[in-house]
Amino acid sequence: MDRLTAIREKMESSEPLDFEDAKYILQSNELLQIGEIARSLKIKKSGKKVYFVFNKHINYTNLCVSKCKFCAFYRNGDEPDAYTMEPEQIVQELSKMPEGIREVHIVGGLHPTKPFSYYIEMLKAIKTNFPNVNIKAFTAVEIDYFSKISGLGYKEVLIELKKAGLDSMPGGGAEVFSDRVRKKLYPNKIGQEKWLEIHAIAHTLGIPTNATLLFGHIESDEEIISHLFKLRELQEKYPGFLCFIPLSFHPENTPFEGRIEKVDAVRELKVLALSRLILDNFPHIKAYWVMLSPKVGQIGLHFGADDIDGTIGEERVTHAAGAKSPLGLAKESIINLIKNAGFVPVERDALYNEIEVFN
Ligand code: V47
Repeated sequence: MDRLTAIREKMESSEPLDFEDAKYILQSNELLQIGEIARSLKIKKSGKKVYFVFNKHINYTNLCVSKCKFCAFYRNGDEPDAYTMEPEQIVQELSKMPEGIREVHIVGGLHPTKPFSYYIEMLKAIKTNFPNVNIKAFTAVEIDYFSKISGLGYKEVLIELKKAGLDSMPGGGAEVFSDRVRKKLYPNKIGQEKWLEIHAIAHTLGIPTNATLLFGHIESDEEIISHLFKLRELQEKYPGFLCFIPLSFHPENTPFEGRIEKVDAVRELKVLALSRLILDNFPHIKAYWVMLSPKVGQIGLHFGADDIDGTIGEERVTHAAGAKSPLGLAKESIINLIKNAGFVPVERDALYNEIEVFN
């Protein structure tokens, strides 16, 4: 039996893939067969449905003390384009959105001087003005930083944020769970132990979260695979992950511009398919159109993804690093992308409750 047939049989009998299976997938050129196995698992989990959310991204500041080498978004504070949004400005920004917005996705830099109360006030202001909007905010990296600036433990920080209106957490800041890569690219940022610990605590407090992987820089295949297995293990012990999002590195405006080429679509699709197959205990896999482009994102739906994120409004992190995708997409465009790929668009809320099925 050839290796892919064996992998397919494992998938059909719900047997987990092992490290060597994963390596075979990443290094194989049998792209369509790999996609088909991942797609079969997607169909088993969510049928023909592909989810999207009417959402808006808010990046509240680009000041950041972490200064990660892969990031084109951060500023030190004295540049003309450095900015920080006050809670009232965020409320004003959200007021411009049409009716029906379900989720606000909030992440920002690690601000050098704002106190913990700034983040609490931000959540309260949004919740008071938009009680029906789910607040998906702050990565584990921010939670660790809030713990440092407030003197509170991770659990206490999360409890305070939840009381102020936090509903769920995005999956950013995971990068790749490798101490080797961390030392080189983001030495000032939390590593895998703390990232995983914070998500485990969030899950035990009833705060659902997402997870990401940043790939296409200096990581090895083995580091990608071990990242995925660590997430699978955490979900096994402390369930609460809703969705996994692989993020391909955009080198423009970073020290890697001209030295690292952005990964190609074949690699993006293989990582997407591999994620679906290894993370068989994750309900959803996202083909994040901002990173992939709407076109590759659409193809990603045939490689195991059952979610394409949302309208987004105005994304700044990837666009600072040269993303050529639009700043936002209209709901109709997202519906058409999904329909034209042969799937059924389902508008969801942040927790994957179905709002409307577009048959
Ligand atoms: O953590 C930073 C990545 C992430 C670059 O949870 C870069 O639903 C590519 O986590 N090239 C933030 N990537 C985005 C994120 C996210 C996005 C969409 C949905 C969700 C979700 C989460 O962006 C960072 C980092 O890994 N990033 N710089 C860059 N130059």
